[in-house]
Amino acid sequence: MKIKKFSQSIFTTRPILPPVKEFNVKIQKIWQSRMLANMGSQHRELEKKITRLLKVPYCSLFNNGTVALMIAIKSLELKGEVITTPFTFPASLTSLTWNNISPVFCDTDPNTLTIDANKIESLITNKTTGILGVHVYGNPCDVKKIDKIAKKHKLKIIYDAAHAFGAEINNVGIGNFGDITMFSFHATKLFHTAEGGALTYKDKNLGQKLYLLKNFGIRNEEEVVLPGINGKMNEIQAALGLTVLKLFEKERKKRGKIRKIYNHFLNKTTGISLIDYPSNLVNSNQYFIIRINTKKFGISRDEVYERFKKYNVFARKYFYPLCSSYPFYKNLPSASRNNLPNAYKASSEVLALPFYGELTDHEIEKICLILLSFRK
Ligand code: T4K
Repeated sequence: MKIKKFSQSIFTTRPILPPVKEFNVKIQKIWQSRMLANMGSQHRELEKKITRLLKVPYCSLFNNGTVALMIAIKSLELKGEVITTPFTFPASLTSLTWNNISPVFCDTDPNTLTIDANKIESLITNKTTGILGVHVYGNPCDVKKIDKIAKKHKLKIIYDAAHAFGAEINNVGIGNFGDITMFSFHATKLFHTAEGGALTYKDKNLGQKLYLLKNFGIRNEEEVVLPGINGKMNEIQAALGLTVLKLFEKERKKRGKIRKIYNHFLNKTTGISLIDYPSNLVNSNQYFIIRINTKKFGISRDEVYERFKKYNVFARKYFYPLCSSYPFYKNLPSASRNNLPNAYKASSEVLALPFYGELTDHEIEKICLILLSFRK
């Protein structure tokens, strides 16, 4: 049977949007107050609500996740080398480079695709000051093992939880692990503020430093005490966040249902494997990822990606190419392909399928049937 292409483009993700009327009410308040930036009432309210939702002691909002990560690294005074994963979005790595830190690439775990905690220790040198792990697709890094290593070698830990908003391990918010955790609120994220981000942390003393770093280092009108930058989330972003937050849990549930439908159609398909999430995890439901084994499925991930386009389905290769292969990192000794076999394999196999609450059961079934029709 010939499957018809979708009449409209189906993207990997679509942002949830509140009713525009609801947003307008907030905007009117902002207009009345004339406070558009510099941590006004919308900002403070969102910060409070996110702290509660993420079940963390402290949270600080930022204009985007990348600046938040750059400031996290700066606040912990990391330098020299930081051990990290090549299997991530460029921002995880470039925020180190912007802090004059040399990344040391560690291979990934073959199942979770997060940094392989068993391979970290062998990469530690006298220049190492920290570990930067990424909870890829909301799958947590091995936080216990990483914590042990960091304590033993007196290293700081930063987690990039851009994909893990609302994730919990054994009912503990994922933002409680490590020294600082970064969340992204970009439009492509389940919870978003169009652009935005946050840092969560346990050490109260960090709060003032983060505040200064994101506000030009200005302590008061007469004192600038450190070389800060501008990392502040504005009132319009925060107002959008407050309205999106009301829809967050409903959207996450819808995506949970979509995940089940995908699993039902795909989990026994030769050549396709799904990401395993631990049973003690509350899933952020940020992405739905498949891995395609060319030999077993009959065609490669890249061919699947191209052929999907003919049906108006625009999947994404998150994350290809590996960060370690970028021209400005590829000559680092740790970037050698031989050191990163699992990361290279994952990067050639993964594909993010359309995953957002508005997709109907019928559309998901059709995406699966299109995919299965590619088999050889
Ligand atoms: N760390 C990690 C692990 C990350 O994944 C990211 C960001 C960061 C750090 C940095 O955080 P931020 O500084 O961004 O807060 C997207 C996002 O731009 C990026 O935020 C995200 N990760 C990454 C995984 O995905 P692209 O280049 O794939 O985005 P784009 O514009 O192609 O969008 C993907 C699809 O989403 C489009 O096909 C259509 C849909 N879309 C997109 C936008 C922007 C919409 O429907 N509406 C929209 O407004 O990077």
